[in-house]
Amino acid sequence: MELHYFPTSHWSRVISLVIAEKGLTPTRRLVDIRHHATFAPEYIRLNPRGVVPTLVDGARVVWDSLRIAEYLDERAGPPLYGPDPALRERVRELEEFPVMLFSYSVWTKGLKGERSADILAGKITLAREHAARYPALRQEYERKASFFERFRAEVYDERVVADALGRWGAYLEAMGETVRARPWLLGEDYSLADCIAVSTLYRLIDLGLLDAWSTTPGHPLRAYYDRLRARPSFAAVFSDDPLLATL
Ligand SMILES: N[C@@H](CCC(=O)N[C@@H](CS)C(=O)NCC(=O)O)C(=O)O
Repeated sequence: MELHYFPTSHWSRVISLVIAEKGLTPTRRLVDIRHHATFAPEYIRLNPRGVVPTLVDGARVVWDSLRIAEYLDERAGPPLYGPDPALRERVRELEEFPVMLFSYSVWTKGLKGERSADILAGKITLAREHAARYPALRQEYERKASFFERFRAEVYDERVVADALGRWGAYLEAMGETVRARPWLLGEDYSLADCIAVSTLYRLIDLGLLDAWSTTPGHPLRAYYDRLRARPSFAAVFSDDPLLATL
């Protein structure tokens, strides 16, 4: 089994957490987002959306993190993404959490690396160039260019970002109440929802957003995050992922 991913990308981390929780040891293949590796024609042929992660298992290629989680659930325990409607609903909500919007709204200000300011413009230009250069993949590249054009407009619209921060800040507060009286989002069983939540919370802390809870001892969300951090999967993904050392 091969996992094609970038170790600090949000959805890659989600699937890396699933893999660590299941004790799987796939071969790790770096898709270097920093150098636009998701735009390479050979990668688009593997994953037509040109995003990470992608799982390759023999002749099977699985993309989209939720489908990867389902695929892994069928092969190795413990189950993390069962049919429980409450779990499905929570995962759907967390999938909508605009992690990318919040990330780029900070990165484009140049606060996290010197290439950040024009990073989205570069992706749009590259997608358009590749659409012309690789006619067989034109549709895929056009889709990527259109996606990043829409997304870039949102990232630079302070009102969109502020509205999202308000709405999703409130969502996190409510999530804190959910985990006040139980260990994990769905109750006693750790699930895919917790994998998505920990990667989301980690990113928000890294971005310096929503400090209110992350620095408040005893806040229910802080306590939940501390429980997530205590699981071996946290270190496996956020500090000990072998590809981190190659960046
Ligand atoms: N729905 C997709 C989302 C994956 C996604 O958006 N991945 C981002 C990184 S977290 C990516 O690969 N972006 C590619 C790029 O920026 O070119 C999934 O669940 O796998």
